Amino acid sequence: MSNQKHPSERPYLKTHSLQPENQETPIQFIENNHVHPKLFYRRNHFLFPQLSYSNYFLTINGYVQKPRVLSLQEIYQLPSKTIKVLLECSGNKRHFFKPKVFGEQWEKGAISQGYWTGVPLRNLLDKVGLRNGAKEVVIEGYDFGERSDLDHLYSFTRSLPLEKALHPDTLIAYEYNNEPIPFKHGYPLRLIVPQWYAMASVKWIKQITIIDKEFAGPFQSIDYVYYPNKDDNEGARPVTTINVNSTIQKPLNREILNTGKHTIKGIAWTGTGFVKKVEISTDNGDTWITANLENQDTHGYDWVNWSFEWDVTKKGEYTILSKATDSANRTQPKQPFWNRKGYGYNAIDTIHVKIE
Ligand SMILES: Nc1nc2c(c(=O)[nH]1)N[C@H]1C(S)=C(S)[C@@H](COP(=O)(O)O)O[C@H]1N2
Ligand SMILES: [Mo]
Repeated sequence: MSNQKHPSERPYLKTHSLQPENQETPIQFIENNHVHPKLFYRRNHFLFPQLSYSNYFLTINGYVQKPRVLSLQEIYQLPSKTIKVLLECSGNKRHFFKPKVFGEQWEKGAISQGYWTGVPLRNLLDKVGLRNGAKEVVIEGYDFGERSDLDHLYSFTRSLPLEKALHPDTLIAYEYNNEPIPFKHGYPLRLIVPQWYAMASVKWIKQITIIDKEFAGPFQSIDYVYYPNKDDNEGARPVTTINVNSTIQKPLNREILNTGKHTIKGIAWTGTGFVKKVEISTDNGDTWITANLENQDTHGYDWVNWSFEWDVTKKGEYTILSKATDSANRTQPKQPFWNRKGYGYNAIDTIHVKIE
């Protein structure tokens, strides 16, 4: 196990803020495909909630036939499933937008993945019975606080349309990598929504409410909306599905290397289907070579590892690019789709190295 190393030989999270806690994964150093909780990025809107586990119950109410209150024991006894799912913050790579945007300046590490175990949300919804006309499922988190733009206190609450809520892989999860979910990642219960950016995966679930209209809480009507223009809200649309994307892990940006053989490696992922192809360029996009995909046999909820053996004989400065294409034929653009709040960055990944 690579985790047995002395702490000084292990990477750390990269801290953006502590109250609330926002730290990113040192993604260049992640070799394991189920990230250890110590290195899993942390993204919080508020201080961590205070929960009393001795009387923790999950309430499911609203537009249903029979509201229910379930204990953790009851939930643990239901049939469960385990799936490998990546979570990517929709603000991942925000730092790279030009012109720059406001918000957490995430670089390439607001992404992590591992094995999540839980009960499909649809099985819990079956227990309460949806009423005709049910439209959305609202998931409320225990954490709450003030926002700079509104006067009330708000909890972190978001909804899913019925179709996504009823998808058999949308889970009410209680384990991560076969252990109870760590507190900072949502213990005791967290929603896991594969293929959507991670704002949908609400931590510390307090209550689930079925409604017959569209939910309009600020974490979905103000934040997590693509605003294409700087000065008005025209063309606004919600942030949902993860864009096709890739990140070069090795070499490091601005690394100095010798002539000879070097492995270029990284990860690629998508929210639609699976990653079909990753192409690498070592000449700033003049020519492209197909990289080796190491674990493509996934159903596409996690990243693929890719690599390419580069034999470089000529000294000089090189711009290395990686470009992923998915099974829906979406491919990474040269320029990202600029939007005011800086979500969904997925331009072709770029690093620069010098060969001496
Ligand atoms: N209750 C609650 N759930 C939440 C959040 C939050 O602040 N509170 N942040 C969301 C966002 S924006 C992201 S990117 C992920 C981060 O999950 P992590 O901290 O486990 O990495 O959780 C999502 N779920
Ligand atoms: Mo996020």
